[in-house]
Amino acid sequence: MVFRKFPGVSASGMGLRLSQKFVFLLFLSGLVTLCLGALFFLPDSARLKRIFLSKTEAQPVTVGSENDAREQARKADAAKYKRRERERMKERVCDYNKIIGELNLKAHFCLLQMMKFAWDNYKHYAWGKNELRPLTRNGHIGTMFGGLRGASIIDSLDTLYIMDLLEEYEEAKDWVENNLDLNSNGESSLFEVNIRYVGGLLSAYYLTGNEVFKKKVLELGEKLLPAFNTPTGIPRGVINLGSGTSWSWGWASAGSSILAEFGTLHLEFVHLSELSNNPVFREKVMNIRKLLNKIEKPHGLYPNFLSPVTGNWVQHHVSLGGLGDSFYEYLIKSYLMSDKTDEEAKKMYYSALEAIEANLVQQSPGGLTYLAEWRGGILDHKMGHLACFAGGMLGIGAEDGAPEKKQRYLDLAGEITHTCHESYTRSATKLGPEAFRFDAGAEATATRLSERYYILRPEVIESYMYMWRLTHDPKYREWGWEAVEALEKHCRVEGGYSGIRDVYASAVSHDNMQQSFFLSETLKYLYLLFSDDDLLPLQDWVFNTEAHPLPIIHRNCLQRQNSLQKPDKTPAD
Ligand code: DMJ
Repeated sequence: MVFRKFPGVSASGMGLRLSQKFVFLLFLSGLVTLCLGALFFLPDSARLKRIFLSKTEAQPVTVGSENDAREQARKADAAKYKRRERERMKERVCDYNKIIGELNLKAHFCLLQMMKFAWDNYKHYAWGKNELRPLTRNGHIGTMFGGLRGASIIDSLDTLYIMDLLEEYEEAKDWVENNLDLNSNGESSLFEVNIRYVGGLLSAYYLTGNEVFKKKVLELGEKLLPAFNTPTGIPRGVINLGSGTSWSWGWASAGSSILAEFGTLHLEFVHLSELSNNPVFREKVMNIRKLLNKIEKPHGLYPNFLSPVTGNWVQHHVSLGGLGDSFYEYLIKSYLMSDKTDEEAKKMYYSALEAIEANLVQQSPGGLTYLAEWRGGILDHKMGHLACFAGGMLGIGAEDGAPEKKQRYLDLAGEITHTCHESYTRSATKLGPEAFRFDAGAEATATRLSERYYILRPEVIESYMYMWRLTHDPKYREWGWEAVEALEKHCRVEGGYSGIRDVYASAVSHDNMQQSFFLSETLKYLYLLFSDDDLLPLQDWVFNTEAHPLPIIHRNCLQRQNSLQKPDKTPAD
């Protein structure tokens, strides 16, 4: 080995100097690494990270527990979304004032986070079960869907898709493709399976065009048909999807069927016929319609219980809350979904509305408009949370009312929505009770302990969304934002979102249930409330009662449908 000679330095001496230099350099590079590392971990290192990792966002690093990694990924997703939203905001011509504009952006971002949080927790602790129990962090199967599973997955498909949470949507779609088993035994509610599973799969198909949803929904539709095998064709409430046997709910008087159940099939069944080219689905619901149209109605009202054997009313309880609610909703929506050609549905809706106005619409001493319940001519001055959907229903139906009634219906829609908002503002949590009353001095407050709970229901927010679309009055967004804050404050727990037992107690007690309709309805309606009107425009879509969008069947149906259907998006889009 030849070393360059330096004066006065022996070969061995040079070797020594070199190794000293090497140690010194090693020490120096260590020092530099330490300094840089320290800069990165100093509390205010974000700015430096931006300088060093500019343009390409700081990558999520998978260190520590799986939770840390998920949290990192969530933050990265959120940042990506926020950037994209900011870009969109720049392009958008704002038609609302600056504050609402900012609120819109903040709310949108927040809702995406809420959906992701609800979904991630469901996925983590309850995957494949029907619902998440967020306190005990496990899954819930329940009794409503018989042997069917994955209610939260089916209910979330369209919400994930419209929120552009595409990786999550893909997970949901894969589950449907590989795990949704329709050959199940057990007691299923015809109504619940229809609004959640049939509605969820239909809207997923219409939004994405993915054939797997079409195949599954047609298979499921066939399995529901035996429920209609009764002397009148009015279906019974419960069906075993495996055996096809069906029966009435044990709690329904005299083996009756429930108005809100057999009256809430029309939209989905018409679409099943459209998709399959098999008229049988439409025939089943048209038969229900025919009977209801023909039967005598007390004061023009539709009672909640009807015998599937005789076709007569079983008792005279009328309500726009539970047991009756979505029947009225489906009348006006059938008309709208038919591109305003279904004149029979229109007539039935507006005559029912006349009867409701004459018999159920009331004014409280404090000036609040509400919808009372009717028991054989006697009024119960109570309004259920469920009945709060009526603000939205009256709103979307106003336009096609008789010319002299249009404004009246829109006003009534606003008044009912206002009353429902009042029921929220009068509680400690700013969330509304299951039912509120207007008697014994009560004004939109629950008077019974058993009616004080809130289970993440959507109806009040649903009405805010419709009223916003119809009037663009900023108060509806402000009220929606109040609901977001209340949900975050009182219903968010470490393992997801939970209902609460008493909206009037400031120290809340959670019910340990994240209902699937929270993902399908509550969060979707909030998201739409803060979106532009061209996201699922009301001229093109109707929402089923579980908030699953179904396309309006335009006269030139095929052409229209093709223009609505976007190709299945992928996470990379
Ligand atoms: C949902 O399943 C539907 O909105 C139904 O019409 C009523 N109940 C729940 C939400 O509260």
